[in-house]
Amino acid sequence: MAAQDSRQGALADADVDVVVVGAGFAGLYLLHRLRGVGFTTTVLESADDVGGTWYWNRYPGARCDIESIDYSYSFDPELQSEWQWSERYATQPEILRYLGHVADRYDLRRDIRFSTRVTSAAWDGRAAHWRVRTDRGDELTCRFHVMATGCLSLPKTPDVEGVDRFEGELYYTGRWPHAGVDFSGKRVAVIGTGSSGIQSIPIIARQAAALTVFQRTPNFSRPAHNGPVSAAKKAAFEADPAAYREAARWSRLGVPAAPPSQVRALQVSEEERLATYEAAYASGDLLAFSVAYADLGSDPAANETVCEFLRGKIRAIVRNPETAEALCPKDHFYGTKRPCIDTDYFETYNLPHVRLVDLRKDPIRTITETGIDTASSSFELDAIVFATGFDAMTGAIVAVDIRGRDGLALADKWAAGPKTYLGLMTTGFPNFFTITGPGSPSVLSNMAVSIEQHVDWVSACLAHMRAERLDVIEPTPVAEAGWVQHVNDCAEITLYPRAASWYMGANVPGKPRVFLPYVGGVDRYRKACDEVVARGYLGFAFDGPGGARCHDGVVNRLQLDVSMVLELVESLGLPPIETLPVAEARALSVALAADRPPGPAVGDVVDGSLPGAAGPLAYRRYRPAGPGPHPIVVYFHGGGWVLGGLDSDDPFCRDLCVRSDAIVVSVDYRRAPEARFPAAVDDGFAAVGWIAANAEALGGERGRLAVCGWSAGGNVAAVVCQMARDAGGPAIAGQVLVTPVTDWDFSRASYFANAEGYVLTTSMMRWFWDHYADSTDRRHPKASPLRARDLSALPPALVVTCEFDPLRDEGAAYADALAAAGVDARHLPCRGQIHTSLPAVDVILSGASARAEIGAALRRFLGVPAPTTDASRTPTA
Ligand code: N01
Repeated sequence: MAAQDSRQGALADADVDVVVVGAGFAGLYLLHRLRGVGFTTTVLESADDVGGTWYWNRYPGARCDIESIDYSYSFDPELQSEWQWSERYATQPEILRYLGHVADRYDLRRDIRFSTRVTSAAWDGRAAHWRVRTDRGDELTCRFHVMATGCLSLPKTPDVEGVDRFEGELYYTGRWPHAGVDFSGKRVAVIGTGSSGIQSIPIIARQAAALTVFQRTPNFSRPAHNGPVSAAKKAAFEADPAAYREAARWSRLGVPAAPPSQVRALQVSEEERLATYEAAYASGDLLAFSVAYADLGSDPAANETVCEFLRGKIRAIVRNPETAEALCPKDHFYGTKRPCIDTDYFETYNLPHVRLVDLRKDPIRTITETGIDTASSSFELDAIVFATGFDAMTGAIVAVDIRGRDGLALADKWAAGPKTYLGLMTTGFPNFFTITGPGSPSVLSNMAVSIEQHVDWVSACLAHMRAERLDVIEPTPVAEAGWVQHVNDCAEITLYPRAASWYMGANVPGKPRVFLPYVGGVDRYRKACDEVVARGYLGFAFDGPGGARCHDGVVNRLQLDVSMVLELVESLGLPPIETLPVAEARALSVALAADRPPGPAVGDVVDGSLPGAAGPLAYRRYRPAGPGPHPIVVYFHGGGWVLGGLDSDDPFCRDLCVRSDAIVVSVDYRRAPEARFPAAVDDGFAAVGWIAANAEALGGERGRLAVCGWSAGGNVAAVVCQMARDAGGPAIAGQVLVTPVTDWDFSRASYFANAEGYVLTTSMMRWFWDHYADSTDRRHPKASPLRARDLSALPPALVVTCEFDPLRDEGAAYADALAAAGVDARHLPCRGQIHTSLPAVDVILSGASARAEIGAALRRFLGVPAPTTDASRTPTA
């Protein structure tokens, strides 16, 4: 930790305050900004001029695919107004001119050492500075070392056999000759059909005598519709540039846009969906599909509708059906590998001198002196172009021998995948920053916006340290572990990890498969960075003459989808339930449930009636699709004994049915205040008795019955188990209590920590109890099962609790008490979840693993074999 460094040398010993590696978009702005706040800075750049990625990627057709107005700096209104982009998507030369203009305008070159490659950097803990060495033999010391090396700057080493033997011309899109290349009259091969291949292939085809494209994986692409900047775009920007930029900073992807849709793709008619896709296709906007429907990034079936739409476009353009089919991506979901926008890409395959070789069917055997041999053919070539991509996000960073505290090598620390706090810093490497590092939105966003945000954050941090007389900063292990977990959690609920993409490190042999960027969005990420600062640099340890200080902790502890739901709920501005008359509260909860996903399909669903404790009760029976007879789960819905019914928990019951492969019978027990304590539990007990006795009539198997309930329904399930034990039956094989009410006691910590802001509030819980039971009754074990004198001999239990739930601690207490009484009880705490997470099937996707565990527990209780496939996931396309 920072505090462990015993600094002896004077800080003035360092040659400069900051060394920045890289003079691209990030390095240039960082230099400008650091100068502005008074830090001496040297930028080291391996190229002989500024530009970074735009310096190196000079291949034909290279241009940006975020509109240039958006893909430019926003920090200086004058710079914005004096530079006019000539095209919607500027070419590489124009972008390079722009960066050159920025370098000149702010006189940046005088602090940049060109043609200088950093080879190593080592932290000297005693002097509290970094010692940086270069390939020109320079050695310079600095207090802060910043890698602004870009996410896609280290080209992948060609991994094609025989490449050294080729006697013709070899080119790499990421290292294109400055003089340009004339392919006229030549037989050319392009290997690779990612963004670089897709941009360059149509242009190379215009020159070459013959072009052969060697494609391993087809990619999704669609027309960019490039041209002059549209009048509408210009007007939107020029009306209020500051507001326009602010909207970009607080957008999901770093470009001002309407908020992402809340509508699910399969919720609308096919006609409406296709109209949306046609509009997205016609827009030429790279991000148009990403925001078209809420679930395209997470639901395989929804995403497949986009895939098929785009495949249809390819089939309509490419005349040769076999070539068209080979160009149709089928091994990954749309967006899970970086999609492209193009100019005449698919049309190029209609040219007579252009040929596609599908390497999946006809792999490259070797490159020879004169061309390429595949398994079935030989291609004589004059030139080969490698458009084979980059060692993304981490490659350029670990290519430098970076040693942190105690000589720890960054390459070793990241051997199993990068670990960072906010993508900005990494534990063990004090005063070392990465701009748009792994674990930040970076490549999933408009890079210009993300770069500016990181540069501003780092500059402000350094200024803060100077003001507070702090020399050393380093993230804590707790904060870093929390962020790494959050980044992984976020990716896990998307389709991204299913593709063999460079986002996953899958394009580089031997690279660990870890999702590298942060998928939570530019807006949420910026909020997290701001929150870290506002909370006294949460998760960072500082040291220096100003004292050692650390406010340790984890930012963004809620699951991503839970945050999104909470934001949505907040935006609705609903009245607190407990301020409403009961009828209105019920109507509101029904209305809120109207548009949610329906849950999985089951074999069949039948409504019926059974005798309760004081009259008939409705029930709903869900039967699995497979052949029976099945065991039975009796389910009790949530709603604080006041709200809820058969419909409220319908998706959850379907999910339980599929996951447990059991019949689920949901019981509509009487609700308060019409029927107060103990009506609900008496009905629950009567229902279980009747269902046990009528198992066969329900299509189930006699003697194999478990109970399950959520919230107040968990209370009913727990109490029913105690009543059945005391009454000598019916036999209950197990109980699953999901965030149950187990005790009337508002003094537990979770009632304070999670009192409000997480849907179920402490005051709502009081309102529920007030409607349900008198204060004397609340102590009764039939109301507060935790208070039962004897908890032994109860059915095996799974008790599920959620971290941000007022009921968390009483659930945990019940699990502990059951275990202490000798019951086979397991407690499943759910990290980052709220009270309502688990029944929110297909809404809170991060709850799926807990739902899977619930299904597994029910199967175990009921003796149902484990499923052969994960029921929660549709197979990958
Ligand atoms: O690289 P890529 P890129 N044999 O990794 C194939 C940004 N960018 O330079 O998918 C045969 O996407 C590889 O096949 P597979 C943008 O973020 C932006 O094109 O691994 N083929 C793939 O087809 C982009 O995503 C712009 O099976 C081999 C291709 O080579 C990122 O940079 C323009 C192979 C590599 O595609 C990288 O794009 C350009 C082998 N041995 C780039 N090895 C803009 O428009 C790899 N491939 C702003």
